[in-house]
Amino acid sequence: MRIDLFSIFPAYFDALDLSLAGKARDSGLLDVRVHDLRDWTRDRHRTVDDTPYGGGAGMVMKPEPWGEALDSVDVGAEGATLLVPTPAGERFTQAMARELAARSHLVVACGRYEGIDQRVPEYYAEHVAGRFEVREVSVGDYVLNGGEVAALAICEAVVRLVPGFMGNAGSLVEESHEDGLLEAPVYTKPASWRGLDVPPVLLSGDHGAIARWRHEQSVRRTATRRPDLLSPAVLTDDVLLHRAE
Ligand code: 6GU
Repeated sequence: MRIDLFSIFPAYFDALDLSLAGKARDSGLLDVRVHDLRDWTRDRHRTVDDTPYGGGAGMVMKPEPWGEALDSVDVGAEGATLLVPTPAGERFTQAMARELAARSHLVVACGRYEGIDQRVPEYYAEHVAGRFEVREVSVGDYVLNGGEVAALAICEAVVRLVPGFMGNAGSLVEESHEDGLLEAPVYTKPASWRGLDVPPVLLSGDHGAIARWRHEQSVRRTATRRPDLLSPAVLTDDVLLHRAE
């Protein structure tokens, strides 16, 4: 997989060398290229922003440097997916991460300030047909100062799903969000620590009982922390029925 990241703060992406992605880059599975958006400015001050039409607080990223930067990406015949991190985007989820992990080329345009002139995503979505699939994505309901931290989260979530990347495929399916539920609590040695004992079922060797316990813990935890994730069917079957037992 190739990933091109565009930002006015390319140093944010030094962190990719440390995370899981560092290993995939070394192995040749991942080709990450980080670009400074200011390299595509033409004025002495390397200007990337201007005041918003219609008024309002803050600055907006000018379209011209973005156009020149994105035009410079060789997307080949296959095309690429252009990700634009923005708090106004569709929600980035594990399902989207799985979808993106199947792509061969991602391009991420990280905006700062109040965002990028809307004609940039519009142009690449509608006026250069076939070159880019454009997705404006948000990583959650809170506001960051720019797209860089969101892009790091998106890259890490996607790259670990690329076939051949993770050593242990089993650990991928047992995780929070992969089955729509939060993961059950986990424990390791010692069996007793500061008077707190590991739940005895985990020491029982009864794999069926352990699987049932973990599923029940997942459902309970999800009902408590993320009730929005539970369908009425799961709530009825697992929580209401088992709690009545
Ligand atoms: Cl993708 N960008 C910014 N600036 N803030 C966010 C976000 C993205 N997702 C949630 N908040």
